[in-house]
Amino acid sequence: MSSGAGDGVGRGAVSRRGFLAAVTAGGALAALPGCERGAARPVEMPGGATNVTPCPGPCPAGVVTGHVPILKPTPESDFILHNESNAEMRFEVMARHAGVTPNEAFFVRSHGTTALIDVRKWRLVVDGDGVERPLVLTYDDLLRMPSRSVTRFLECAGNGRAFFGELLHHAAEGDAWRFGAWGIAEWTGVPLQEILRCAGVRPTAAHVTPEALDDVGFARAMPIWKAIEEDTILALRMNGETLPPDHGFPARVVLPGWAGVASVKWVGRLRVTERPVYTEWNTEKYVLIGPNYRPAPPARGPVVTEQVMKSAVALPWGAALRPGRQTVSGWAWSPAGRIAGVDVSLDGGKTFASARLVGPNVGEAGVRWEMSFDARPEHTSLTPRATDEQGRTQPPLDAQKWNEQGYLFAAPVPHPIRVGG
Ligand SMILES: Nc1nc2c(c(=O)[nH]1)N[C@H]1C(S)=C(S)[C@@H](COP(=O)(O)O)O[C@H]1N2
Ligand SMILES: [Mo]
Repeated sequence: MSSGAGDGVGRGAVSRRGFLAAVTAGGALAALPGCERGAARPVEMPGGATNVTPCPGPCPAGVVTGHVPILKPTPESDFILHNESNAEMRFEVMARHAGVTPNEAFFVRSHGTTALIDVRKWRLVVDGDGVERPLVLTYDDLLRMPSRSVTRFLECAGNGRAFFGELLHHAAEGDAWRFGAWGIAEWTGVPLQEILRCAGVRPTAAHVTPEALDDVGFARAMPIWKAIEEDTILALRMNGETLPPDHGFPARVVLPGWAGVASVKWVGRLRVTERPVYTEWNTEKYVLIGPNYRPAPPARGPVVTEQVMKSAVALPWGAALRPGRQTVSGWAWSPAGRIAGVDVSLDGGKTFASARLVGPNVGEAGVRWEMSFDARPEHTSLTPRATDEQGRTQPPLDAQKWNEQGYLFAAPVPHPIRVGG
């Protein structure tokens, strides 16, 4: 998987032909394993509409009951509030956690505001010229479908954007996130491939576009090969709880390894099409623009898909440490599998020593690392650098390409510390 121009549709559509043949087999839904549970069945559109369009529209009024700023508490101890709809997790929160990021501390990044949805009236529409049987599913239908839990990171493509300015001295446009537009959660829901199978994907289907019910009409296409990967799911639960409103209740897609922008919240429709679907979110925003990139019309640059590997220190920015023996911790994650090792530099990146990996190490989620050292006043930063099981290592700063909107910062970052008496 690479994040180049376009989204690899051709390759995926061909290589997954076998799967597509299986999911496209015609005939009664009951003949399809997983669809016979009385779960997914074609439903008349409310009001008898035959032209299925997303809510709000022909869907019952009152599906969306409001649009509000972040609903959950965002205490200063856990968050840096960039604005009313964008809250960065303070990375030191992760020093207290071994597995996932608790929902209360999970970052929120919304281009509009949080949509409040009446789940009794909510429907998921699955349609487009790529399916044989358009579906309208209720929340209960989805609860009865095959379910799967995956622990994966979710990270904004702009996570680390602040470092374009702070380290490359070439600031990028947008909220200056450091490392906290990231979190790990256990997502539970229906694999997208199950939903698509029930709708009968045509062999010519190449794109799946989840459309949101939020106030910006958020929508972002993915290639069919990504949609049918086993761990791509329509999540209904997050860390064992019903999906919180700020994170997309009642349903959001989760695309492991990909930039958070692909994981559309408050989904009301899955549009399956033969032709690519262009929205602001894959033509203007979340595309790479800059001297190293060429426009990819109608997109202003290559579309951001896969994230980049990172490592971060779970200490306050500019933390004060006592001299003497110290154990510090942090996290590392890769979109391409498990982390194989983390090295940490105490001299700004000249020399590195290995850190210990502790606790669960889950591919496309991340792992905690710890390092003990004798803190001395000349130590002014901690610089972690991760390597994943593919043998890839975070690239040095001089290899970091700049882009206008500050996506995909990948270089190791010196985390400032102060060692005093
Ligand atoms: N409907 C909708 N989905 C969305 C967004 C949005 O603004 N609206 N923001 C996207 C972006 S850019 C990111 S990084 C993630 C953030 O997910 P979170 O708020 O659950 O952490 O959601 C994505 N899904
Ligand atoms: Mo994002």
